[in-house]
Amino acid sequence: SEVEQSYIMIKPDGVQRGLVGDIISRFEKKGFLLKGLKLFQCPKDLAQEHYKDLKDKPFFPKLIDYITSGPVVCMAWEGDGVVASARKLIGATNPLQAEPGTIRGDLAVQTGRNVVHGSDSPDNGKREIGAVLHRVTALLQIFFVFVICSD
Ligand code: DAT
Ligand code: MG
Repeated sequence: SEVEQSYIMIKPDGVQRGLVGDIISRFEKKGFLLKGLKLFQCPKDLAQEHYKDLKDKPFFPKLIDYITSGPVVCMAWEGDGVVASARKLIGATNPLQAEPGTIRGDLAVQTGRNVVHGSDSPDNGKREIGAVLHRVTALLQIFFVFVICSD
């Protein structure tokens, strides 16, 4: 059977505040396996696709503006039970309700600036990782066409 993977994304505020090392370190120390990592400027349509379940929420436009406001760190982490365990390491959506010792509990105060995303199911983990990989590959293809055509 396939090994479980979670899509973990450090949001623009986490990158800007210099929290990338701290966040990655928590997953490394826990013992999960880092299978992929990419610094990525998320295009608007991919952000909308990523958060499509929330598209009717009043905060949706602000959420999309925020997630596309700067580079994010996209990662695939692997291991048995990684999806649920990563959610525990990350903590509650509202950082004021997140337990101390969790990423959001230690490093954030606002729901709209909660520094990190983690998949909520193994199926969504696969889908979210696939969406980013597909986008990065498409960009590479465009780049190579450009290189070939520019002689
Ligand atoms: P999580 O990121 O914990 O999986 P979610 O999937 O319910 O939470 O929501 C995705 C993101 O949307 C969340 O990390 C921050 C934003 N968000 C959720 N609820 C919000 C609210 N009430 N006000 C502002 N932003 C919110
Ligand atoms: Mg979610």
